[in-house]
Amino acid sequence: MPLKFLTDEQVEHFLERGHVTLRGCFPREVAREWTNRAFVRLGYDRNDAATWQEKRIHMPSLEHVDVKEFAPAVWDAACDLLGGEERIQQPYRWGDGFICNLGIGADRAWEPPSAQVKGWHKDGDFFCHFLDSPEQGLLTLVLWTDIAPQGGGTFVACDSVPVVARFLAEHPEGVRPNEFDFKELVGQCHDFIEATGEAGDVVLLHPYVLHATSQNHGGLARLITNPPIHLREPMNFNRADATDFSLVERAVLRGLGVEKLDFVPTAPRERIVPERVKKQQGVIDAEKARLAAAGVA
Ligand SMILES: O=C(O)CCC(=O)C(=O)O
Ligand SMILES: [Fe+2]
Repeated sequence: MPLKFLTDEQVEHFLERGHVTLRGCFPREVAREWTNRAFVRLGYDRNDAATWQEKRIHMPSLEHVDVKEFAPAVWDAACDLLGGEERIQQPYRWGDGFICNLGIGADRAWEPPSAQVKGWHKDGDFFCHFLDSPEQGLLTLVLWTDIAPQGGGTFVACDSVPVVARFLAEHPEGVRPNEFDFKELVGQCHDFIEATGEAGDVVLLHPYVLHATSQNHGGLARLITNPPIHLREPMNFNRADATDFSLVERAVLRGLGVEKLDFVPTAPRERIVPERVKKQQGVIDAEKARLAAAGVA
């Protein structure tokens, strides 16, 4: 499949280590505006860490942008990874549902990324997982603030794609989000990094990549988003022409050590409403009231 954006080096990096990092995808000034607004929504003073009561917050999304216009390089790279724009459900939008790490574990000694750290998971708390699931075509980390080492950068297990691929291939009946034994899965991984960078950077990851929240020892607020990108159809590991496999599909086949696979789910696909979303409904009104009081709404 001809690519329009990624270099051969980026392609190989994605296939071997499950991610590509794209720098400077949107202006830092825009990131600053969005994150300033987040602090108004939270009712916290950005410049006074003493007001940051909750250290871990997953905000709801109030506003959305179309990625094609907002961060065109990300759109182009996503098309390359997923096998072309016609395979992606559009519009592909990002929201302001920030995941804030305002000093998680700042009171504990720094633990580098390893299988012993708690909280490893595969994203997708809103569907039952199959090897070919279309609900989460890619995992995305959008950096809305600068993230220095030990400053809250998400931990990534770069060699987790083959591990998760084997597990899902063994479970054609599907795996519900709470049924994964992530501790056992991440125990098979050895290549760990911290996703650091600057506001405006974006990491596109294979949807199977295991990752975990890190501690934030930097004293600065860390805000990211994790928007999913949906495929129009489930992945297909049995395409007639091998050049039609997307890079995401190729990474799975490489992980399983096969050229092709006739994967057929044996149970219906299922959507799940996560507790996270149920809780967020109540938060939206409070955030809107704070924006209105600040004259920002
Ligand atoms: O906070 C982070 O660094 C990661 C968050 C995450 O992976 C999630 O909310 O699914
Ligand atoms: Fe996650």
